[in-house]
Amino acid sequence: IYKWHYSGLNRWHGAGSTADFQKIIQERCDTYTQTIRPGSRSRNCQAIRQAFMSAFISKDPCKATNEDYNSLINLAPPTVPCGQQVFWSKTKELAHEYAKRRRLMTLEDTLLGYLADGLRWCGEPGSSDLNVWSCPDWRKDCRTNYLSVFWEVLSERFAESACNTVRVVLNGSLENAFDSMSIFGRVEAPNLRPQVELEAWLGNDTGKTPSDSCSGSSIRKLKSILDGRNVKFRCMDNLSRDQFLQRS
Ligand code: AVW
Repeated sequence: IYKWHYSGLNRWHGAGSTADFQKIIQERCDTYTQTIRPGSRSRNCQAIRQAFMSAFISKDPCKATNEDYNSLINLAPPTVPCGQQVFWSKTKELAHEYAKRRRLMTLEDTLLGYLADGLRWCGEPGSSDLNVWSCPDWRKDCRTNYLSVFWEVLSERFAESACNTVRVVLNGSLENAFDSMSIFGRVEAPNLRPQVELEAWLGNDTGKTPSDSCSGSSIRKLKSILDGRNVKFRCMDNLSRDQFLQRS
């Protein structure tokens, strides 16, 4: 039993793959291409599902590379119209509500972001199935797991395609509203193109006093990353959730 536990499907410290992963991907893809963005040029959902599966099935779940996702991302690059992008960090719900009201787009409003939102997946060498028992945890097992690498490459492509003015929703109720180790901090901000303008909005959790502001050290750090890339920067702080959703 001891040996099985550590060599078998249960050995990773993260939760296993989402049940019915393939079916959910296929259904979400049909919904997105037929109902949510029927105007977007028609995409082959079967090919997308197959490319998604072949990115990680039968592979060592700790040896994901950016290249593993190339063919999938090339089938549906996460690009959005100029000036419509919304990035987020520790503000997933607020940022999505904001984007919806303003008709702007987060990564989860692009096809691949929509397909994978909230799902988990990993495979196992020598098997053509997903491992539903456990998947590698970013901290305890490996950083190069298929889930983390997916969000990193997709986010990188999303950020590279930004143009004109784009926005990021940050959490002003945290000590460091800007986290240089987050995907936004590590992958998106450093990949914005010169001449893009980034507007940062620091929203506060309802009932919580602001802990960070535009003049704090974490935002100064963000500004220095952007200065190095010739990205213009503006910052708005001290907004409650409601003020934020109304005024922004
Ligand atoms: P975080 P980050 N579904 O709140 O800046 C499931 O610190 O790191 O924000 N997991 C996800 C999803 C999703 N839709 N998106 C990211 N993750 C993972 C992409 C990922 O491992 C967007 F464009 C991430 O580190 C945002 O601007 C963590 O959950 C930016 O990345 C959320 O951590 C948010 O990533």
